[in-house]
Amino acid sequence: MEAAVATEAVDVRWDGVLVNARLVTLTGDAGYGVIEDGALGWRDGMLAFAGPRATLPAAPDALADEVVDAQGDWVTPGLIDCHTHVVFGGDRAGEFEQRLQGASYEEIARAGGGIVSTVRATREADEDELFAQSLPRARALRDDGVTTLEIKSGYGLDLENERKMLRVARRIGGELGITIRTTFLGAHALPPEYAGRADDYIAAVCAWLPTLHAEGLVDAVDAFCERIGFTAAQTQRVFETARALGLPVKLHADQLSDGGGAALVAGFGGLSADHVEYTSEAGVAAMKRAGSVAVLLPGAFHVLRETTLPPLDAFRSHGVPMAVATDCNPGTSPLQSLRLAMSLACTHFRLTPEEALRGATVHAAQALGMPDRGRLVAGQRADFVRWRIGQPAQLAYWLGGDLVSAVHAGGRAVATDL
Ligand code: DI6
Ligand code: FE
Repeated sequence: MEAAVATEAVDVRWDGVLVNARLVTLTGDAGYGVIEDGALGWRDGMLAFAGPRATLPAAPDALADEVVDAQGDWVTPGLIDCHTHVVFGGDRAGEFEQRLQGASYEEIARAGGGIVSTVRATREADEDELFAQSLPRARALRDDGVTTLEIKSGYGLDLENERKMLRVARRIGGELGITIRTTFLGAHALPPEYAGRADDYIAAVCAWLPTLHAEGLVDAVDAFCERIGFTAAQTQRVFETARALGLPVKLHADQLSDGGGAALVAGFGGLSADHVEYTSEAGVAAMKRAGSVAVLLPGAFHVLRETTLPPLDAFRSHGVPMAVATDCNPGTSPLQSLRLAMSLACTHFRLTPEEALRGATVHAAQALGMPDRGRLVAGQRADFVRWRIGQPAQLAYWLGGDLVSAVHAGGRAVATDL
């Protein structure tokens, strides 16, 4: 009898237990899924337990050596930023000033500024410099609760520099202890050396992709389908190359005009259509059929002072999940807090704070094709954040501020402020 008890105790021994927490589990399709006086247990980076403390199978210190008292903090799943361009060289504060004096984003891009000016600065930086410039942005996102971060290439625009960006992205994950998903965005802008030869450039992009994929640098493929980006036919060629390699696709779709981008990416069973300000109802219906997520990027909407709202009612009525991301980039969204993106989504797009939180957790996980995270439930990754707040709506309510007590990724505390 005694031997049997001892064996059982060994079997359930976890790496860590957190008690005295108010859990926002986000289980179920609506509501925060609050568990007052909750507890978490984790082992091998995964949650072994998420529930009321009273239902723990044994006393906390019998379950794990590491017992964390959350001191009544609210605890959410780790935030997931599913659309960023945090790796880049230089900045575009000068362009910000030009726009304030009346120049439009498209005018600046057509005059050789915009994305192409960041391409110059990114090419000039060697891998260590690019890492040093990019790391603080990723760290700021993590320290405000992000445990999974998507990072796109797209400022290299040749094989060597796209590789450099993707390698820097991977290195950031190792440095910060969070999960990085890399996205190849070779079809972001036309580099100057291909001026007037966009189809040739797309052929080059399609040739680089298998090489970068073979080097383990690519988790997904994206493109900028827009008047100042690439046509639907060019985007399609990139997607066909991705499909042949078994890589998932997503798209910068219908940001500045309705180019049918949402329907195009849905036709490839895409993970997400992003921006989607100008997406038509037919595009929304196609996304629903394909299971594609709508990734809302209110930072870019805000900075460009856009006025055309994404078709939010159509997303809701068709049941298309909405994610929220920072789009952190030097041109249209120099935004280094996913919570601030949540706040902007509430103010500009009228999301509820709960929709915004789901958008930065459950739905963002779906937009990355990562069903193992985004909720607090046994079997999910032990990615969670302790917040010093009085109620969950405060996550979207405060514009900035230091609300984090601790960020845990795979159970491990990767950032603390206690
Ligand atoms: N849309 C965006 O919001 C970013 N890229 C894109 O295709 C902007 C990138 C930049 O301006 O540097
Ligand atoms: Fe973007």
